[in-house]
Order: sequence, then structure tokens, then C-alpha cells
Amino acid sequence: MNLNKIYFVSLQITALCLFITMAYMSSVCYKGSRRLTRNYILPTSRSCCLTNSKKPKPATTTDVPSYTSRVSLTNTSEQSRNLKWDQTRLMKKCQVQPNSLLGRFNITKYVTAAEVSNNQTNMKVKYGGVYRPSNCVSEQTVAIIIPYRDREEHLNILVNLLHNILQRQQLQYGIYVVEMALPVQFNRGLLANAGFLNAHSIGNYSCYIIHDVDLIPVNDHNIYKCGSSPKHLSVTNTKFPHGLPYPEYVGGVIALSHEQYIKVNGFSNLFFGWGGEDDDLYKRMEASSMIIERPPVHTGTYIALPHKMDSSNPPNPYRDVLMSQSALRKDRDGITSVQFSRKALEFRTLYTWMLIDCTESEVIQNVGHVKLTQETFMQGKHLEKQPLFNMKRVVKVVQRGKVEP
Ligand code: UD2
Ligand code: MN
Repeated sequence: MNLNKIYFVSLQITALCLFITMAYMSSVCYKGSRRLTRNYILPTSRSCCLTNSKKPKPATTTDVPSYTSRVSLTNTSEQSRNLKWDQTRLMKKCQVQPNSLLGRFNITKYVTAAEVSNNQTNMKVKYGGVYRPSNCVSEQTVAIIIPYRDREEHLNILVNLLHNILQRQQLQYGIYVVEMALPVQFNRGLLANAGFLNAHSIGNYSCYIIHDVDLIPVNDHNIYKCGSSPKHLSVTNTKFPHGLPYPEYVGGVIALSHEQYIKVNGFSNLFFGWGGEDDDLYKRMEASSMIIERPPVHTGTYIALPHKMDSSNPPNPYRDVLMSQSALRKDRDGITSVQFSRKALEFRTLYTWMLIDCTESEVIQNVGHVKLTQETFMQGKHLEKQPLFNMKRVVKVVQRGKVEP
């Protein structure tokens, strides 16, 4: 071996070492930056309003895979940005009735979208509408699920107020707005189920509160937490000022723990159009031997924001028939069989928004064994196999934009 050769070989070895070192360094840097981007970053400034479409969307996922029936509660794409609440820090438990609560308060004027974005309380909220108290550990993690379509003004008012109240209650929470894509008829139960599955996948919450967009709480002693039984929070509102319209009423705002939601199999998916899905939920809870907790009347009180009947949410003519079969259908109609596709998911400034699409015939078929005419039900044939639903009629109602009884 001559000197030249030795020199050449040692040059090669040096180059190889240099290459290996660079490769190692770049892999370390890459992992570090991945870790940073996966953290849930609190934005330093907020210059945009709740509904401004030009605002930056720092954590937006679109074109995500569709959810279909029997959605796995683990291992979905959102878990890669899981909220990673750091509960390891040693902190005292948050108070059950914090001193910061005001009790009954007056609302003299509703906020505008611009005021919502400048509000100091809202500044503490992380993108996606999530919050955690900084000086104590909340006993529960709460997902507020708002079934939604075309009620922007109501949404601004509610979201703004909820952030204020829930922070005073020292809760760890996230707000999820679950919007139904057109042209299918509105389905509050299906949206609640879709919201439950998505919120669970994103934040693994222990408590789920299904909340009408037009009900504004006016007493912060009404604690937004789950109990050992399902908790109906909206006992009175300005439309029903004297308390429950009937004892089984669970419409408006209801809180179910993760276990309770699973036990009743969530809401029925079959209530397209207005009405019945809340009474059906009551029957499911009753069939599961659950009793309903409620706050005192003066605490569980809400303003019902005025609105007209929506053209894409006409009264459901099948609601009584569906309800009468509720307990029989419970185990195969709910979160175990919900059929939808999530068209979009955005972690917006004050809430997480998702767009849910579904096809009525698929939803019904996936539940199976449903017969939906009054005559056949009266004849006791309601458990025959083929699903019956007058799709043509439903589509016509939506196209005409007309409300039919
Ligand atoms: C009552 C119940 C509600 C539900 C409904 C029957 C109360 C206070 N509320 O509400 O919980 O059982 O009857 O289905 O008793 N929505 C939209 N856009 C629409 C249609 C509905 O966002 O186009 C959402 C929204 O969250 C709304 C909720 O669905 O608050 C209930 O619909 P509604 O307000 O039209 O019906 P309402 O007031 O009779
Ligand atoms: Mn309403």
C-alpha cells in the first residue's frame, strides 16, 4: 500500500464520519421541530373575529377520512395532535363552587362578532376553543357539543358567554360546533353522536354536554359538569318560564358522562327534522334505569333566543312512531351504528368546527329493522326487516323550503 493510497482511504473515512454526523444531527433537529409543531400552541395575538374566514387557521385539517359506522374510539388522526393536557404538575384541585362565580346575572346587550374576538376572557382560550385553568386541576374534562346549522348570530353570543362562565367555573373544557351539511334535513341526534365521537377522539373528555345554540345560560351556579346520573341543565327558559313543560323533558342542554353516553348508546340517528330526539333519549335513559338530575329552577335558567322554524328542519312526522320503538332499537341505533362522513375539521379561534354529511337512506339502512309508517306500526309489524322511509317526500319538503306538519 503506498502513501497515496493511505491518504485516499483516510480521506474516505473522514468523509463517511462527517456524513454520519450530519445525518444524525438533522434527524435530531427534525424530531425536535416535530415535537414543537405537535404541541398545542397559544397564539400571541388575535386580530380576527369569530367568523372571519380570512383569519389564520393555524391548525386546520380538511379532507380527513370519513367516519363510518362503528367508529373506533382510539387511533384516529386527531390523536396526533391530542390536547396533551399536562396533568402531571402537582396542583390543587379546582373548587366545586369557585369564589369567582356571580350567581344570577343580567344580560343587557348581546355581543357582536368583533367584541367576541377582543374579549379578554376569550384571549385565554387556545385554538379550537379549549381551556384549562392555570392554577388548579379540574376534576372533569368537559366537551360542549353544539349541533348547528345557519345560526351564526346565536353562535357568537353563546360561545362568548360560555367561555366566560366555564372559566369562572374553573373547568377544563373544549367547545365543538358540529354543523350539518346541506341538503339533508337537520338531525340533532346524529350530530350529537358525531360530535361525541370526534370530541372523544380529539380530547378524550370525561363529560359531554349537548347544547342548543339558542339557549343562553344566565346563572353560573349552574355548573357545567356531569354527575352520577345524566344531568338536564336547562330546566327553564324564557319560552317555558314556569319550569319543565312535562316531567320527561330533556331538551335544550343535557350533560352525560362518557360512560353514560356509551351506556345509552347516545342518541338515535333516525330523527331527521324537528322533534322527538330528546324524548327518545329520555326513553333510552329510562330503559337503562337512569334517573335524571336537575339543578334548582332558579339555577337551571336560560334565555331562549328567538328564531323561526328552519326550512331544513321541518317537524318529523315519524317521531311518535320512532319513539314508541325506542327501547327496542336502542342497542343497534346510536353511536354503535352512526353513519356519516366528516367533510371538514377546523380548529378555529374559539371553537372546533366540523362539517358532517350523511345520506338518510344509508343512516336508516345501517340501523336496519325499522318500519316507519303509523299503519304498519299499529299492526305490530314494526320489526320487519326492510327499512321503510318515504325519501321522496322528505327531499321534496327540503326543496320547497316548506314546513309540513
Ligand atoms: C327544542 C329543544 C331541542 C330539540 C328540539 C327538537 C328546547 C329548549 N330545545 O328546540 O333541544 O329537542 O326542540 O328537535 O326545548 N339547529 C340549528 N339549525 C337549524 C336547526 C336546528 O343550529 O336549522 C340546532 C340548534 O342548536 C338549535 C337546536 O338544533 O338550538 C334545536 O332546534 P330548534 O331551536 O329549531 O328547535 P326548538 O327551539 O324547538
Ligand atoms: Mn330553539
